[in-house]
Amino acid sequence: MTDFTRLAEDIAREAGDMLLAKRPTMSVAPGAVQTKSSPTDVVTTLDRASEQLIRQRILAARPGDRILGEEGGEAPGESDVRWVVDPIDGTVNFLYGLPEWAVSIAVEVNGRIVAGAVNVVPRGEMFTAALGEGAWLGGERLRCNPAVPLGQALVATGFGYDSARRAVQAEVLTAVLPRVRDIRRGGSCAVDLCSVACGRVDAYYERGVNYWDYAAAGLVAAEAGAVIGGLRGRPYNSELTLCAAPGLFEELHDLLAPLDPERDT
Ligand code: LIP
Repeated sequence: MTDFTRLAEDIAREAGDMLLAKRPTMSVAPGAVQTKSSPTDVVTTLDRASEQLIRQRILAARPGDRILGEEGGEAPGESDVRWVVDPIDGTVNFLYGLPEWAVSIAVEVNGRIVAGAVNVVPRGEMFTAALGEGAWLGGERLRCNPAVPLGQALVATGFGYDSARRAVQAEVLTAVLPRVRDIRRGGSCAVDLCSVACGRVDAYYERGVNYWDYAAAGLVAAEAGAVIGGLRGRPYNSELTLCAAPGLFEELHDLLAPLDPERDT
């Protein structure tokens, strides 16, 4: 494990412990929940508290590094190192007491993600990865499932917060669902990508996820042998993030591409 991976893991663990300890009282407190991009896009007091703790710990260990966080945006700095933080990915699940949410921390050096930690707090699972060195769940080295034919693939996906975008996502889903084993909608991009990495699902696709949602877990999936990319040879991005074992990736891509899943109307 690299120093970056170890530090990301330590900080993700501390943030997760804080969230578990404070969750019962704070997340249900009046005024603890606000909305962002749409009435369904929630942010809790604890999203902000988690990000604040993570920022403090990063800067204490590595003053001068840059930090991009979901809630606080970009903090400038001179360093070649940037930390990419989602203090709670799967906030709606967190709010409802469902177990699919995570603290996600990635480390970029000169724009390339080199380390990541995804703490799936309610399950007590810590996924980590280091570029070129592998991905782990706890002490266990991860390999994604070998490719299965598309018709046998269990596919995770998710939906955005914007109503018009959701209508298109539903339309795309009606074409995908009859062609695969089944669909799962867990509610956290980071957890879904880690689920590809450890073989709990065969594939994942989603339109409109943010960089902090997939930065760390994308490295976990790639280091577990999955392909992660966008449409038509593009690198994975917020327009469409697609992830599966080689072979299945191409089959799912070729099903999705003609459906034009990057549109919003
Ligand atoms: C969530 C994503 C999820 C998506 C949700 C939401 P958040 O991020 O991880 O994949 O389907 O709509 O964007 O808002 O919990 O950080």
